Amino acid sequence: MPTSELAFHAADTDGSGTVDEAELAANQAKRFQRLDLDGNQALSPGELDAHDAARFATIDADGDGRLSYDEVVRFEAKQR
Ligand SMILES: [Ca+2]
Ligand SMILES: [Ca+2]
Repeated sequence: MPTSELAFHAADTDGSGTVDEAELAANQAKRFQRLDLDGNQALSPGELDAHDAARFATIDADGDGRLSYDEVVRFEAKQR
């Protein structure tokens, strides 16, 4: 299943086969809350950095603090 379809299914919370505005809004709110680490309803540069760092760590398979070409390619293959 392509990533876009997976995202659609994740957003289609009532399983109606369509994503209505309420579902989209709920999905966006969830994403925002995940980024908003201190829960103050605002994103600071640090919170965005933490998100980037977590993403970086996900891609950095061997944990050496650098992304090799292989790690990026492997990560992108997993996204599909
Ligand atoms: Ca915050
Ligand atoms: Ca690495």
